[in-house]
Amino acid sequence: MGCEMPQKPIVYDAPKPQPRANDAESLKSEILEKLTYAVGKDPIVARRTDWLTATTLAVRDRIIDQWMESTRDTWRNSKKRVYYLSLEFLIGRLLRDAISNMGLMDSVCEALKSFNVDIEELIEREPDAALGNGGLGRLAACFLESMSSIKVPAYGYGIRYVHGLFRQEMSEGWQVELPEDWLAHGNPWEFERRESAYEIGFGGHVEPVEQADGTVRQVWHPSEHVLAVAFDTPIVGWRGARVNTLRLWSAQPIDPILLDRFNSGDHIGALEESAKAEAITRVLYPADDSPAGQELRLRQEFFFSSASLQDIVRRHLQQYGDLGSLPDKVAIQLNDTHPAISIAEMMRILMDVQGLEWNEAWKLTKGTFAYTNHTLLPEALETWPVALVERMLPRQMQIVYAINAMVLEEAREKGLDNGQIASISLIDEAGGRRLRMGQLAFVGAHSVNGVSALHTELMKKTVFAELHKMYPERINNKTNGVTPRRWLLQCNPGLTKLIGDRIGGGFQDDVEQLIKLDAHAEDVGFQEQFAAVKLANKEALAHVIRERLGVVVDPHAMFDVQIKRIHEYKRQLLNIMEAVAQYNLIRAHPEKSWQPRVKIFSGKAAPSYWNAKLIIKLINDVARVVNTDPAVRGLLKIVFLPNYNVSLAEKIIPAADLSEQISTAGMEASGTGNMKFALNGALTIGTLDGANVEIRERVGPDNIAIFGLTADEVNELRAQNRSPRDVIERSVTLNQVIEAIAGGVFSPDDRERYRSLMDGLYEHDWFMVARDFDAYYAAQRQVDNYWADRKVWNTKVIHNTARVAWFSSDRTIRQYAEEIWKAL
Ligand code: NBG
Repeated sequence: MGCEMPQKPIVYDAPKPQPRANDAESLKSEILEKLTYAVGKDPIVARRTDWLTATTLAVRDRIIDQWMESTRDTWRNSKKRVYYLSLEFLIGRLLRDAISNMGLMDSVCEALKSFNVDIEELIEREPDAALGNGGLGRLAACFLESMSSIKVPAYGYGIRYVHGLFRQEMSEGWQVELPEDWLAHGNPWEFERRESAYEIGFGGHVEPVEQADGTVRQVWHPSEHVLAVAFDTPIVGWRGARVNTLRLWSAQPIDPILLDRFNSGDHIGALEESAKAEAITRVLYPADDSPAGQELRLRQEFFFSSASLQDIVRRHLQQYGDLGSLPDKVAIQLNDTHPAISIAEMMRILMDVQGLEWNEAWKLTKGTFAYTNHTLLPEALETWPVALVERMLPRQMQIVYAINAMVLEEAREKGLDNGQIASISLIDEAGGRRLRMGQLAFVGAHSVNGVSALHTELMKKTVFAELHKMYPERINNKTNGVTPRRWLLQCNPGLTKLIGDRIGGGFQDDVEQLIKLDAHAEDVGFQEQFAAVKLANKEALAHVIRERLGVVVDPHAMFDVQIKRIHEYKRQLLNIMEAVAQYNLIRAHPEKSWQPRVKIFSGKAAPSYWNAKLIIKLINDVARVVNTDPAVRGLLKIVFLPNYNVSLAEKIIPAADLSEQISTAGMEASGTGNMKFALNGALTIGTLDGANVEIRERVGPDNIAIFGLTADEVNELRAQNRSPRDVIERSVTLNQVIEAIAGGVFSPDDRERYRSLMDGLYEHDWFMVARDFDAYYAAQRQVDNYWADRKVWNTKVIHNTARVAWFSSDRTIRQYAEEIWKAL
């Protein structure tokens, strides 16, 4: 016998390199080394992107030291691992985040200065990784950072899209979508793990095979295979507390080229398989809050689910050698229903591959999985045609049927009637049979959570009403949060410094200490400093607006901001209609004293969402007229900043005075922008929707401007199915606005352009734009009154910053870790 290798790697005893030093001198020599030996450039000819790569690599080395430490700790102490499965991670730029969390800002800055390189310029050059659409993807990114910061051993699992969310440009005020290319210059953050590749099957058939012990196992013979290859990015927490891994899967063909076809002269056909495999991870679906009903989307979902589960099970077996401990050592969180097919795939792996019995497999699956719901919009709840799933994933569909039979049986035993049973069934029988992913995720998980208190209550009353009755313990709430590192410390250094000078730097480690600011809210000296920081941020934004749009805005005017995906339920239309009302009045009454405002909009519309694109055009049309009308005397300016992304948000949010959170009540599950604005000292104007409700509870009703119908009232009105014509006719202001827009005042080149948009308000007004208009208009005038008295205003916004620390994603993650994952 030769020398026997140990079964498990002895991870914690292995040798380690000397950790890197953090002083400017060491960084200077290392950046130079990276530039020379890793990038292969002489500093004499190096371009800014070369310096960016070199700096990233030098910073990355320091993160890796901590990464290895974190991984060893998890192995050594047999800690529970949390896996966050998400089709989206909207991480944005990483360099500032990494430098700041590692405490390297001063030394990197100094090191670069010695090469005559400006750190800010490098940071601005990093591509913005937009592997997500909106709030759901950004939440996943905040969660990853918080999991590292509060030391939860975690992996984010997702897809390494070659093209993230499209780049938005404007062509005569219309949105145009262009491909995004974040990987064009390579990605120095990631490590390709060719050894961590898994085969993913599609199609084919299932065959029962008798085992030696007489039992029968189902064997899936897929007709098609692709490889899932892992790319790892280290995610560092605050002060380097822990480094977790974001593992993104890339699809590759098993055979890169079919040589016989190539040799027979079919040069393109030889690459067909390759193209088909790579197509899976080529683009992010640009739909937000609506299902992408494409076969490719389902392939993406299964692809990343299967790869992640194979990886999880492999790692677990490697460490523990036994699957019985899965729920004790593994927690899998499904971010929305996109990875919900994981429930069936886990069952398949446990039974068909690992040989477990159904009951045991079901117990382990349920004990391991938890599901977060992010929307109640009926049109956004994912369903797939049963025929498609049967064809693409025949074995998983068999398992879904078996799960369904089991659940329906239980429902019958509990005495549910046929209507109730139809509502919990995993198969929607009405209008073509479809598999409901929400129901699948619900029954396969031990925890189902909403993302704000209101949303969670609505979940219990609407989509999951019957399932909730059957499993009353399962639904729980975890109100969203945002990381205060990126959304205060990094994006608003001026405010961070001011707060530190006033209450000490402790809030950086314990954000709840922000409450100490409350005592200074009425201190006029502090108010002036607070306002001065805001003004400086507004000047910086004014500069961006001027550069990008050629529009000059006055930093002393109120910056009134709505930035988010463009969607009818988010009601950018209501906002721009209020602007038109103001425009009319400023012209009609030049003698009155108007509070100057700059209305700032930014956001992308799903490419196939016509009304959303029309609303963008309307904003631009109104902006053109208002901004050039001398009668307005600059009292109102409107700007639409193209290509909204994380980096742009980081510039806009610190400069906002007023935060628009005006969705139709009951429709915005939570919102997270609302939290970022309040943290940075903006006043919220909003409806009682999503997390706005809880923001009001925290900041106090005097420090927020709430208006409009409640979710219950919206519900009642919709049930009545009446036209809001009477409402419109009663409101002189609203009438004038609608007439102006519908009549073509803002679209002289096409007077009919907005006719149907305005007709929609008379017909059904599903989003309650007409019905909420007067209340919104009045709330805006109340906001003007606050603004007119600077002391009043400053007191309110300081209270906002002081009182919203609870919306830190550290708090949210602590709650997930304690109450769902049992991982702290
Ligand atoms: C979005 C909701 C937001 C919420 C984020 C994060 C989807 C499906 N949902 O209100 O619309 O803040 O999720 O939870 O994108």
